[in-house]
Amino acid sequence: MNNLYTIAERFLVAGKIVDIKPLGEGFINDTYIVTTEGDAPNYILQRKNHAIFPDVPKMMDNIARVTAHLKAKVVAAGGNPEREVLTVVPTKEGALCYHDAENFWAVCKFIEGSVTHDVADTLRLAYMGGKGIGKFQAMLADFTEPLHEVIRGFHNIRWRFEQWDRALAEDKAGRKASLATEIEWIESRREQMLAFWSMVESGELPMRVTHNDTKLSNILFDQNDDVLCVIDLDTVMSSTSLNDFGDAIRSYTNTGAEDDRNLDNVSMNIDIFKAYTEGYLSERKVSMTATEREWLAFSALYITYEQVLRFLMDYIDGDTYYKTRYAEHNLVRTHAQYKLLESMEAQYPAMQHIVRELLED
Ligand code: ADP
Ligand code: GN1
Ligand code: MG
Repeated sequence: MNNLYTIAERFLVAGKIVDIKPLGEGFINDTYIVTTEGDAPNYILQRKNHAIFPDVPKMMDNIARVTAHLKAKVVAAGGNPEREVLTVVPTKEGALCYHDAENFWAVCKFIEGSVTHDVADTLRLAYMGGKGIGKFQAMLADFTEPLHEVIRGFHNIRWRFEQWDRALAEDKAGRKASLATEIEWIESRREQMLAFWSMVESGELPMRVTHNDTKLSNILFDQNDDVLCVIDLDTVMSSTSLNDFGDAIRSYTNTGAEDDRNLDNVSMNIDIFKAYTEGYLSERKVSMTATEREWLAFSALYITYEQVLRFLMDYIDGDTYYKTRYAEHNLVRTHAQYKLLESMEAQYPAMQHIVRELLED
């Protein structure tokens, strides 16, 4: 691998680079902060995971077009496009990413004074996060150009079941025999989840421009916990807007960690659910269809179920997709996400009640 300095210098960075350090704990890409001398801006350098994103230039093309659209909206509203929207920095040759024979790299501007959170520990933070994603979707409502499908069938459970059935048939790591209980968790809900996705396939749930990875750490907040900017735009694609809501609920409302070994820590905090939903609906309510409104709460169960399937499938496959820190990591994640799913299922009537009340306000 090329030296990180050599790679960063391929891009149109202003100022002399004085430091490059790893940042964040993403499961997919490698992220670095590039510090420059004096008043010059700092940058984020990322090694994009080519095994997961088969066509990185197409992915960067999505990001460039979506951020250009968002910047125009922010300017029209009198905001600051440099702080409220990610700024992609091209290479010196004008490309959106750099390929060094082994890896794909991309750079964006570092947004100074920003904060990321791993835990939504206040109702206000959850409300603001919901508002941030709601606004992100609302600003993209009139983005009508087609986007590349950067990961095939990303939140399409029918496609996930094709992968799942193949993973079980191949049993690459020889782990299937020990996983009868976990496999039954997936199988027992197969029809219910397919029924939800059928509404996307039939057009009953509309396709919109969506983020698709709305966990809390993918929003930059300012020092007052107001939303600055939605980041990690690798998975921006067309899908149902409900997926963004559901994935955020999966992330924000968990009283434990995504990979908690102590399942007693894991449950869905209904107050955080309410706060996030209130923030989200403050931006989205007017533009949602009746079917979107009706299935909003269910999307949290759908995405959490999908995450159980994806962690378990990666464990069955021998841990090839997600970064893992220890041998059983994907299995621990599977159990923790399943516990969260059970907690959501138990509270589903209450979730629906909250959504209905907020929609009536
Ligand atoms: P990953 O795909 O690995 O999750 P992200 O794009 O989410 O990568 O970046 C990882 C972390 O780096 C974020 O959670 C955030 O803390 C920080 N970060 C990313 N982009 C920026 C940016 N433009 N300005 C400031 N911090 C950023
Ligand atoms: C991955 O890249 P990161 O860490 O934000 C994954 C998401 C999962 C998430 C689980 C491209 O997100 O789909 O929900 O881990 N991203 C991709 O934490 O697969
Ligand atoms: Mg991220």
